[in-house]
Amino acid sequence: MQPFENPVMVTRPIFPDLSELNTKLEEIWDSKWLSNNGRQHQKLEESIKKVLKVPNASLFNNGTIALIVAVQSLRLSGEVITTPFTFPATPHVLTWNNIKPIFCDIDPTTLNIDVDKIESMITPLTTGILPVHVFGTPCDVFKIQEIADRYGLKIVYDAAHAFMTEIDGKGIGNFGDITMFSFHPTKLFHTGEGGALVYEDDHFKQRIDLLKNFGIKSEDEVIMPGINGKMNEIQAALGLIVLDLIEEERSKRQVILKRYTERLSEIEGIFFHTLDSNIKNSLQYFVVQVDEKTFGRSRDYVYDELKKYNVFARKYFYPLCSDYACYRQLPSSNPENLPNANSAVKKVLSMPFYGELTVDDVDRICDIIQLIKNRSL
Ligand code: T4K
Repeated sequence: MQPFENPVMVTRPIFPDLSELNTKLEEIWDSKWLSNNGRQHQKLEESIKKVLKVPNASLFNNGTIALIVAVQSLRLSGEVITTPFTFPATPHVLTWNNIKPIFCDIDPTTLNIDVDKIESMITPLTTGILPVHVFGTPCDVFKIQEIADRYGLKIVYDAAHAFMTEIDGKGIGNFGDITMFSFHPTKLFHTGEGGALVYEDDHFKQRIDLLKNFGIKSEDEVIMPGINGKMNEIQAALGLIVLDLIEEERSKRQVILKRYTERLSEIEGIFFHTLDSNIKNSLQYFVVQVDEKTFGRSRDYVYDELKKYNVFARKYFYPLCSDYACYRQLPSSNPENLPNANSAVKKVLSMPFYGELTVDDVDRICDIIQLIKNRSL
């Protein structure tokens, strides 16, 4: 089998028609306004609330700064329980807030924090839980809320992967105290770089918007040590255009998803999680687990072989955060505490997944995987 002529990456951002962006840029140039809550920003904030079906939103220059501000605004301290199976940003925002991340094991199927193990990680220093809706699969939000209520803990969700995920028609941003979305180019919806916090409680709006603007209340008063988390007008304008293309992109991804699931369910040793019918898929990632015993080859072997065919899948999230030099020494990082995470990290592979892929491309990728398996027989 021939390799792909051009590299097939794990994702490709939506690139709108350049002329549309130019029109928006002219609007911005005429306004002589580039940042600090301009018109594009205001419009995008309103649109985001509608798309995500949430009452309140604050836009940010990226998801990581948004998450740092979420943790600050809830005044979390001491210890916060999170998952080791995530992007570095998740535990790092705790460290930037002088909080100790406590790693809890994950569910081997959903790859989300294991709700049955959260309680055993709670100590008198615990102030919150920071779960991640990994690859857009919703966490068990009801059980997490129950635990948080019982112990008086706050919940910040990292929904970097879960743009437009819904549970029973309810936007995923309506659970917990504050939810963060990332608008990085690798995400379904993007603003070049960017992010948002969404929350039900109207009272958060003032505090969050102050925190993302240096804590400046007026020309005469700075009332808290804020940061610069503002999204600028060019990011917001790009976002407004990309937002109009989301449904078309989602339809294309739906076709790709269907093909992957049809083809890969036929290959022994390749597993993927299927969402329940009451969950709306964010369609940001398509992820498989390679079971070495039944597939005959390891995930790493598949990853390396795919590369030879010009297919660049990704080992999200390898290594585990609990294995980073800065977190390895934490008692909760002990692999005995994290058996499922340590097992999943060796199996998971994010497959190329974006609207520009064709069904033929997916067929070829699946043929390569089948070929790799046949070689091991
Ligand atoms: N929490 C979670 C759970 C997250 O996954 C993330 C970010 C965050 C928090 C933080 O949110 P932000 O602060 O980023 O808003 C990428 C992204 O940089 C990162 O945003 C994302 N998660 C993570 C899962 O993926 P890398 O290091 O894998 O990116 P990179 O540059 O290797 O790009 C991946 C592929 O995407 C490339 O192989 C090709 C394609 N690509 C990428 C870019 C940037 C393009 O085709 N065009 C592009 O412009 O981290």
